[in-house]
Amino acid sequence: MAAPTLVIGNKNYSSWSLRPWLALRKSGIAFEEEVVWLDTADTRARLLSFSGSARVPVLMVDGWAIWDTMAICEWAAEQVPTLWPADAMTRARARSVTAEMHSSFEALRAALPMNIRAEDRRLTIGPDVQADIDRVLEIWRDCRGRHAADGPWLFGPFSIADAFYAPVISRFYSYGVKLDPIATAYRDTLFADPDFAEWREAAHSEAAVIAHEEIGEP
Ligand SMILES: N[C@@H](CCC(=O)N[C@@H](CS)C(=O)NCC(=O)O)C(=O)O
Repeated sequence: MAAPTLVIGNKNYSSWSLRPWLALRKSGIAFEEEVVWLDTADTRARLLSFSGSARVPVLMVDGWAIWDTMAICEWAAEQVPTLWPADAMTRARARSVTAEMHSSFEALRAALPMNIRAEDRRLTIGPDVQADIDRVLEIWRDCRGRHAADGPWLFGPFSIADAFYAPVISRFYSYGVKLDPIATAYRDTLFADPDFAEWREAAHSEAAVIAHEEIGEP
């Protein structure tokens, strides 16, 4: 098998691209990356050249497209099972919080779009967004409370669950969301991680700006 290619969007904005990129990095699977710049005249045509979903991320493996973050991460976990916790019940719970991230938090995602370059952009947080924030913080407290002795990530060692929450950590930082001590320590774990640091640095180096950059009171 030739090295797969992960097709991603702008590192500054594409929260869905960050997730499988981080999981693949942690898996040790060698991969190439190809960026499709979002919000340009030919974005849709370029996305469609990889997958009929017209979305990134897409993982190209031996000419086959695997699209959607969850499917890409599960493909990686089939090669490298340590991307999920070893214990069956812990693994089921890791899948639960991952699936909740994948299918929920619409208010949070809409109001606080990932924008890695943004710092301390204070917004007026409505009750539906606050409810999503509270639920995320509850998940982190619960996971870290149970697994603090096993390692610094949600389930101790890094897992796909952490890849799924990484963009949320970045959003909370960009929009000055108040964190409890457990969330602060979890954020510090991500920010000290060399792979995430590399993504973040690349996001800062990108010149492209898209429409939602304007969201957020200075
Ligand atoms: N459910 C998809 C969501 C992917 C998604 O919405 N990706 C956005 C970028 S973060 C996208 O490709 N948008 C297309 C566009 O902006 O034209 C997944 O989990 O991968």
